[in-house]
Amino acid sequence: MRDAAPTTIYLRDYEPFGYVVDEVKLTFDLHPTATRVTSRIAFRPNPDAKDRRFFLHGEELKLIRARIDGTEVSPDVTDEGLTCPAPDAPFVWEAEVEISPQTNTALEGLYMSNGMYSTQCEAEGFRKITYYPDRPDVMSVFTVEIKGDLPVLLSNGNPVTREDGRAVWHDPWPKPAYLFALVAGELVAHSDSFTTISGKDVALNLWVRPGDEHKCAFGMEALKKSMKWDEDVYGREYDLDVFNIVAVDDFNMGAMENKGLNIFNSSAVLASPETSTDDNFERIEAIIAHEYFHNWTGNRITCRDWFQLCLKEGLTVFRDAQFTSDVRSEPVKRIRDVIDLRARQFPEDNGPLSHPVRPESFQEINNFYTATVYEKGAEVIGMLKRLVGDQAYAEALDLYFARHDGEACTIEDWLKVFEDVTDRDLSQFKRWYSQAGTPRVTVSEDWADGTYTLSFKQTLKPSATTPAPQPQVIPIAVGLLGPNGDEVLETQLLELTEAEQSFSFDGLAAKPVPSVLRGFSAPVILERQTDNAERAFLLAHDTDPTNRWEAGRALARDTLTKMATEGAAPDADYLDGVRAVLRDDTLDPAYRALMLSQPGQSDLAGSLAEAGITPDPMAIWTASETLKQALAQHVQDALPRLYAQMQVDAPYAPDAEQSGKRALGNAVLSLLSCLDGGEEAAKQYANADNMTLQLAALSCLLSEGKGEAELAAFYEQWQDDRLVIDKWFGLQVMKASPEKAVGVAETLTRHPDFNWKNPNRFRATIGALAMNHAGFHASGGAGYMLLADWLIQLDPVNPQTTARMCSAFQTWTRYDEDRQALIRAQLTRIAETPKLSRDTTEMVTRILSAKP
Ligand code: B3K
Ligand code: ZN
Repeated sequence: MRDAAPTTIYLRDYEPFGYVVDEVKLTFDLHPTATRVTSRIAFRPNPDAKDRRFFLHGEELKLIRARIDGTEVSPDVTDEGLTCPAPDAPFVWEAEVEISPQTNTALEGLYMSNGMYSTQCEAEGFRKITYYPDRPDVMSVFTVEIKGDLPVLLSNGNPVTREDGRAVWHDPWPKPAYLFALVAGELVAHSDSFTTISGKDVALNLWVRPGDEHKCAFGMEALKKSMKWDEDVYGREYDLDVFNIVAVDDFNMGAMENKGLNIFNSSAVLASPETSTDDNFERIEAIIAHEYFHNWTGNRITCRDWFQLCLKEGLTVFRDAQFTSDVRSEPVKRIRDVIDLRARQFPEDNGPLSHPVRPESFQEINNFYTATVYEKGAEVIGMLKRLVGDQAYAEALDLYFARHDGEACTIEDWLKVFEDVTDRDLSQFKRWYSQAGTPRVTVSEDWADGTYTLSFKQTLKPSATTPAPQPQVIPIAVGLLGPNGDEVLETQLLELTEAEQSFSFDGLAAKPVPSVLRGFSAPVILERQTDNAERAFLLAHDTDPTNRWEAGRALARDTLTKMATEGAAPDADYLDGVRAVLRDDTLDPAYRALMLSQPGQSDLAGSLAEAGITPDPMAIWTASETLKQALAQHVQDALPRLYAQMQVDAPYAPDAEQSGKRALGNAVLSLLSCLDGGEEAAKQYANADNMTLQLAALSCLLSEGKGEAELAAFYEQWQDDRLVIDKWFGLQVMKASPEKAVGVAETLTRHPDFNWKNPNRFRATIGALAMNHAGFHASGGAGYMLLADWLIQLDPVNPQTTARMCSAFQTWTRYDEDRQALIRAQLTRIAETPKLSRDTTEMVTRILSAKP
């Protein structure tokens, strides 16, 4: 257990390490409770460093012996590492330590999962393996010898030797320790190969537990597609003889980009039509691409320090989004990203966990793998690309790779390549990296003598990390529509740089309707005085798919707000608009499915709070249900035909076309269920031959308060498939009515399959409760109590997963005083738990700092 005394680390304190590491040799003698790790590390004084103190990180290690140049030394050892007098000349450090993978439940460092050895080192897990300068700016070449009585022994780089009970790996590319990986176990490979653009053959393996072989084909295809795409689009070629991916059941996140040996949560790589939904397939494809793309953006060019995390994560998320747009549908991907940003990043940016894309301080870096660093970080790159144009973006990226290959870089280095290529001064743009919070852009318009003027005002709420916000560069893509719906001005990019700024358009015959922030060109909250008639007009005519969808969203938000706060009836403009879209067979089914989806209840609570209205979760839930029912009735004529039209005859394929049809078919089924009480859904359930149809049907039944028999049958059918059973846990909690959700979750925690130490199962049950907005916030606070109980129980076992899940409480000050008091009491109870981890302590302290 770590000492919870909080130490804050600051970006401004960065100092290079006193030594350069020329070479690392590691030997692992594997044993579940007593693995021996021997290290032999060649150090030399770093000419760029002032501080020559020889400090090596190390946690939870039993030091057996240490030598410098062959002579035994007695370092000064603390809980965090060791210091030792060291020569002011090149020397060799050798150490032998003992660690216990079996008892490592935190899933950081070397640990065991279902009998196999696995590692997770990012961000600071390598220090739980051996003593080392565990910081990303220390890069070195690693040779790893693994001894163990297991058939598969893997590490980074290329294989050198493989004999009974022993394997040696060599990674020629200098890397920081966070990219180190080791896997050992009884695994089987799904193998393939890829020939790179310059003709080099790369052996590809996806390693899984016996029994999972049939779930590998899709992931392998996704990998090959990613390798090809990165060559074609970014000119990036793979650089080792092998690329290994391993699926692990116990993993704190989605996946990890270790050099040449990516380790994946099995949920993020294993897929089959019977067990995975179309959404699962798409997510897996994106994660495989993401981790693969890190090979250049992250591994070949890494981060100087953890404050620069967005340098690799924002860029790699941006690249994986480009990939998904290319291989699937660009508008659908963009809209999904906007939905996700509003659901996860906006609440973070505007609450107590708010931090800049490049934070300036932290206590536990694992708490900063956030939607802000990742998703807003990607948005910032999207804005930069829009501002400089595609050509300059491509040139800047070529320069970035050429100039910084093999280096550990900063955001300054990143922006400099753009400045050098474009001659633009990006100092104002850089505020996107240093100012926290979501800018609010208010638009007003003026029409006089054939001139149309749009005036913009940008504001950013001061926050703890950004007390005095300055105007940012905000790219706003705008188009104008004439009264008959024709586009009179094609998309133009306006660059907002001042707090207030106007742009005029001449030569127009009539006052146009503006389509502002096309393609969601900046991660901002846009405000404009408008009415539902105009929103309906844009929903019918906008040529920009994102804004067309946005017009429907705005109508939905408006009607839900009025329904939840004033008891209004569903708005006719919304109902008619959606009906028109639904009937428009020229529109992509996937796009129409998105049009049918409502804003999330938590998002709505957020917008109400922003508007100064205290959200009532139950009223929001009722409004959502009522609107769905009203919509079902309003479009009922169209439903049977559309449902039939969306049935796929061809053999199952998780491609964009088929999954779009299934998405719309299932959205229609959910409306039909409101009308027929689930009759059609029960049929779909009975006939389903893939998980997308089966799960959607079950979900519709549960929404109708039915499906008990199907739920039991589902369990019977899938009880041996842990990933499907995660769905079974999650769906019941998410679909439970507000009164029942906590009870359902609580009952499931007593199910024999509730293995709370497995992060996937924990998230599927406890995490799902926080996603059931009205259920979690049901009055009385039982949801808050259940979550807090489990966070307190999990913290000593797995601080990372615990800390991450604390964010369920981040929006607490939005709600009424009773709920605030109940949540505060639970947060305080967590905070006061003896020996609480550093991870969770930091999270609850920050969340509690919010001012109601
Ligand atoms: N880089 C890893 C995330 C590591 C998280 C450490 N707490 C996966 C990714 O972003 O690709
Ligand atoms: Zn990443």
